[in-house]
Amino acid sequence: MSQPQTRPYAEHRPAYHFLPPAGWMNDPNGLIHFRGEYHLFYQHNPESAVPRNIVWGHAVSKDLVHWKHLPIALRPDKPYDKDGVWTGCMVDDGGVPTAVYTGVHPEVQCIATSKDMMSWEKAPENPVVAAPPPGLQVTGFRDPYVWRSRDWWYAVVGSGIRDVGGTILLYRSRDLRRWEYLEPALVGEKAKTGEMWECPNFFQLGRKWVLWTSPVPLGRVLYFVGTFRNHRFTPEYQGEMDLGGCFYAPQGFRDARGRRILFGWLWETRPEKMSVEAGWAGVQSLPRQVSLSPEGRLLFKPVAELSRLRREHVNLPAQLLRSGEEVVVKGIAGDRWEMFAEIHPQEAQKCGIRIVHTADEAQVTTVLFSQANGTLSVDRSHSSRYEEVARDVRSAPLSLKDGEPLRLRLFVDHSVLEVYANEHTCLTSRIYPQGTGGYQPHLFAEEGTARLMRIEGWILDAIW
Ligand code: DQQ
Repeated sequence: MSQPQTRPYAEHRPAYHFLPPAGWMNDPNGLIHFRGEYHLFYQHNPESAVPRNIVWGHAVSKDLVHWKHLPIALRPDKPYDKDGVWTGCMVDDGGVPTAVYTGVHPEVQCIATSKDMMSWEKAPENPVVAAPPPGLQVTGFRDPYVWRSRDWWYAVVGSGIRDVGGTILLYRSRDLRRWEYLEPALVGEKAKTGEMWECPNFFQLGRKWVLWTSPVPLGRVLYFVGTFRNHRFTPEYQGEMDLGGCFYAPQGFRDARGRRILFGWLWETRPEKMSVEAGWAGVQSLPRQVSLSPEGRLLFKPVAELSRLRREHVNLPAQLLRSGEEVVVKGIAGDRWEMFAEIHPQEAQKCGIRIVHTADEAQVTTVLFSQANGTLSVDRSHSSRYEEVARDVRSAPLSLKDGEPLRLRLFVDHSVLEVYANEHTCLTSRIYPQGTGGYQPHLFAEEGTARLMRIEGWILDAIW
């Protein structure tokens, strides 16, 4: 197929987020920091921008920012995975990179190994888990996530118990080939947290354990922080990872520096026809470093290496932001930028940033903090003149403690908008304005005066 850059809607194609050369991408898979390099595999259809004939795409990076595409790693070419090589993870088995993934059909767990990270061999023992635990009526059985603890490998597999709810099944193995089912690590309630839990991740973070999953049919990512004893996980805190409505199936890994880093799939919110004409669909989020707050909630921070993309820098003096006035951040424009704003809302009931399309100011996306409602929202109702793209308002709860400023960090990359607020609240969105020209940030306050403490911005480099 021809290069997406020369196809329609080229202005929507991100330039510093990860995406394949062409075609469809969904879940990140097989993330690992191996021999000094970061490997990212992903669910991929190289032929067309639709979710069919999925293979494992593969890319490598030395810094999590600049990526090199590598040959396709896994294809559906065995009887046990002929209908799909679905999501899985990667472990280092004594120097041998080993992918643990779901083969379809039906859903079974399989492994593949490599000597050089380039060619992959599926194990003769496949499928290594040939069926769900006997006696359980499951709604799905996929997306294994594996870790090592002393002499055992453990795995969680995403599942659900019919009429009960999403479920995480816990297994262990000595050799990654023979697996023993232990018990459900956690069972949800269908009415509240969905019927099937996809793409679980389960890991220790500090003194706590973290479990996150992408429940069907919610289409969002839930996380739980708690304790893990005697094969039972007891959640103490529950949160949502990103409430922008475009972020799903994240996968995390631990790098050699001990950081827990995740990528999530940012899906399109334009019709499939537009994606097919564009020649591509799906983007990975920026790599986010995950940590724990003193209250036990997750914190998300784009990895420090992203500052390598920074070019022209803009810095605004502290100033008052009066109701009805706007501060336009001149110097930040175009399709690729990062911005940091520290704002004391003071008595202003609302404040935020309008992301205005420079060639057509009627196309505007609003990031709004409402003190009265205790919410942060991204309003896409005027983002685009295209009638057929999503135009909604997505909100996350956000209240500031006494004297705490609003700390917004925004990343704009063509059709991607990532918003981080005070490190714990994320709203990631997709916007598809008509025409080229990029965007400019306009700060505003309503119903009172806010105080701008610090405004900084950077034009960012393209990596593709
Ligand atoms: N996508 C994969 C599945 C997973 C789902 C298939 C989540 O393994 O459950 O592409 O997006």
